[in-house]
Amino acid sequence: MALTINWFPGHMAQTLKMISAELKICDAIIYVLDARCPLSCLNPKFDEFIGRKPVLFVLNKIDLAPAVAKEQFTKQLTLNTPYAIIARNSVKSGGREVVIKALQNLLAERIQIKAAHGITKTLRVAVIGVTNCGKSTFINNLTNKGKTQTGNRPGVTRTKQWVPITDHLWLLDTPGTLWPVFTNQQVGRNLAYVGSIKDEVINLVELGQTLLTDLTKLQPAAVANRFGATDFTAIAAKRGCLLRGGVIDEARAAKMIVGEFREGKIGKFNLDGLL
Ligand SMILES: Nc1nc2c(ncn2[C@@H]2O[C@H](COP(=O)(O)OP(=O)(O)OP(=O)(O)O)[C@@H](O)[C@H]2O)c(=O)[nH]1
Ligand SMILES: [Mg+2]
Repeated sequence: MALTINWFPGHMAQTLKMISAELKICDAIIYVLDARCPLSCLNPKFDEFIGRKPVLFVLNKIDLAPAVAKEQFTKQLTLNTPYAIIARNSVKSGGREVVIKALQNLLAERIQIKAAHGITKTLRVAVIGVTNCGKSTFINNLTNKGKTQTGNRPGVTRTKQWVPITDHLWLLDTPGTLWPVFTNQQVGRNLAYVGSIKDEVINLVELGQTLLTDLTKLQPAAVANRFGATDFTAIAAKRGCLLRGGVIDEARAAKMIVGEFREGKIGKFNLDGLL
């Protein structure tokens, strides 16, 4: 496969150090994963962190993923620390209590020990995950006001930020973090498909073409239904992505395919099926 991806700028290494330091005062971790490829979102650099604290996994963007995403991930995950898994659509309102309850259940013992001394424990939880998986949107969705900056490109959050959710719950927003080398390049491609890799480090035409091939492997009918073809050139022609003289405008076609996938218009895919 021609498309090779690695993206680990210096600020991500700094973020890993920052998270490690902040965890000293945290009770738990919220590990946000993109529900379209949760296994691909597991950062080996986080292994050290999740060994130290209970983890609430959030399969975010569940609105764009197959309904069985949570069940599949639950079966695939092996972890030696207390954890829970919830699915979430962070651009839809409601369900705040579910998140708070899940954290309280995970930390019930600590909360009870404090309560026995007449103290309401204040929970401090670090929210971590790859770039663009929706960490800041997830946090904002739990607050009444928009408190963190969000955007549909990787690397929006630049620094840490503590956000109050209730009088006794604080969440730490962190910048998205990847790792130095994708040993399995399909993981890198999956992260690129869902928008977690900066556009500038990817060849867009190759990205569109490999995405089309991969989606066709997973669900040929969904691709054919959307485009009336599964071949890149045929799709480009059908959609009128043409330059002067009838030459295919590959860049436009690739951008269109990637864009429609990210908006969920082609269907709901579990890209981890390609690993
Ligand atoms: N459809 C859908 N879109 C979401 C969801 N959560 C977040 N988004 C979108 O995903 C994009 C990225 O969201 P952010 O909250 O900025 O992501 P982040 O993880 O904080 O990104 P960085 O700070 O760059 O690491 C935005 O366009 C959000 O609107 C979700 O549950 N469903
Ligand atoms: Mg952010």
